[in-house]
Amino acid sequence: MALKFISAEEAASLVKDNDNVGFSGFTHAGCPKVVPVEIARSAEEEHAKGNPFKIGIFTGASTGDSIDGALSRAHAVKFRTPYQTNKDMRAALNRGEFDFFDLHLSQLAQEIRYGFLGKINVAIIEACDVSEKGEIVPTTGVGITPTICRLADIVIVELNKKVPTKLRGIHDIYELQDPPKRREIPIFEVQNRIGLDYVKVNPDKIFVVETEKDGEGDGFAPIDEVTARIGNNVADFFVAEMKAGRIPAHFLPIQSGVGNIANAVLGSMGSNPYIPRFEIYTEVIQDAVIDMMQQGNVSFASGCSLTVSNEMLHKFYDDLPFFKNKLVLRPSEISNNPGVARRLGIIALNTAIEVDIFGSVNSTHVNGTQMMNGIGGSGDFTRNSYLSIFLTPSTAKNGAISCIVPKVTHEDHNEHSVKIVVSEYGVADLRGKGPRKRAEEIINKCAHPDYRPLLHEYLNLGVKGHIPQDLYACFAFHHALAETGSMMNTDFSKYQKP
Ligand code: 0RQ
Repeated sequence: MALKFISAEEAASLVKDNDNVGFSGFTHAGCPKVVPVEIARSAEEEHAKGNPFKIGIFTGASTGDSIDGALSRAHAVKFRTPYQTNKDMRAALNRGEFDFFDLHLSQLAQEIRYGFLGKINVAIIEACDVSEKGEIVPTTGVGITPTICRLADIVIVELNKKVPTKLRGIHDIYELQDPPKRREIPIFEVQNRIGLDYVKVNPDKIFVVETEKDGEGDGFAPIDEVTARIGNNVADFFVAEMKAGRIPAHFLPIQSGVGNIANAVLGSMGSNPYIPRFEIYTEVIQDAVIDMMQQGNVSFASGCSLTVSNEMLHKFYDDLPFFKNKLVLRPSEISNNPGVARRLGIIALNTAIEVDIFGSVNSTHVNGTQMMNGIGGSGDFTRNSYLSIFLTPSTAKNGAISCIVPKVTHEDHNEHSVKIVVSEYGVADLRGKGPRKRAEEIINKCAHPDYRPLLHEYLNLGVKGHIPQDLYACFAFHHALAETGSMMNTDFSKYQKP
């Protein structure tokens, strides 16, 4: 049967008010860029006529501006899951304009299949190739594509001519069976391939929109002194762990989170002569990994997306034969699978907003109220890794905020899962330590020296019990920030117990 080619406007008209729409991709990588903008435009037209028009948005992770930005600016969002990084969407969700469901990324596909989140009406998928047999080849991000393609009534394919069709072969598409039929995932080594290099869809429900769009990725900020020191501390820690025999000589697969710090840490690992070539089993493959593959520091990378700058993407396309047997892109329920993470013995590196002196981590909410991005994949890996490491600068906002606090204002990862904390000042090793020893370790190794006396003062307020947490004073740092603009003005004497 011949494929049905339609315009972006016609495709947008297939999406109705109140629909749940699943989008391909993971971060900006692999996301549709034309049809969502048309949906936003038609939502604005409907709103101008006084008609309602809002959709539920389901994606692998965050998206490019064409989805989260365009649709939130058009007030066309009724529900969003599982993660976002867009400033307009963040502002809208913090205003309470729509419901945001912050979920571990590995779980979304199965929660959709289980029926926990309602029906997916339409799937919109960016592809570099699509055949009359219904074989869709995704572009640079996979996310929840196999599941939404199977479950949606309509599959709109954005066929992006900017992405070479010879990308086919880089994906490993595998969807899990649901309990009680689920079997083990046969990935025993990072490079194992277990599925197809395309997504199979009933061709009757496919509509194709031809596009020609560049990626929506920004470059990375230049590495500053703090970030470079965090990177070097991590690399030195790894070398010491290898010497102590706790990381094997051939190393273990690395997961690294998003952002500049994660990118800089990988760079420091690559330039450290004592760290051998290593593999990556992660969700987001960033620019540093591509460089390190070319330099021979990374032997293989498994991820869910190629979240790189456009410049790096062109470098990658130009050298596809080199990368094709060194890189695989999988659905998020496989790239982030907790069972596989534990089996492979992953070393997880993620960034915190704040860490408390007992080792709990807030990755998501500033002051416990304002959503930043979401938990993303950090929990998938942190709880199940061989070594879970959190990175943070010691302070934020020019020192007004200490990222090491008495108690986190929102808890995403607790002290039972967090093993190592690294700031630009040093490495706190929490393994095998009780609460008081953890607190001393984090204060002395990671806190900014200006904040150490205040943190020691808190620890010595005289609370008895296993965890010396003072329930009156535990948010004194945050109160001082709200009242005076700086946590440095914390005054514990205000919190005398009755
Ligand atoms: O604000 O941009 O206004 O300057 O937070 O902080 O230091 O630039 O760090 O970009 O790596 O983001 C946790 C948000 C860190 C991210 C988080 C302010 C700071 C700055 C950003 P400005 P940095 P990053 C894989 C794994 C959860 C998901 C995850 C994240 C801004 O890493 O979303 O790990 N993680 N996924 O000034 C107030 C504090 C602050 C603070 C920093 N204590 N209070 N503001 N900031 N600390 C990815 C996926 O899952 C796809």
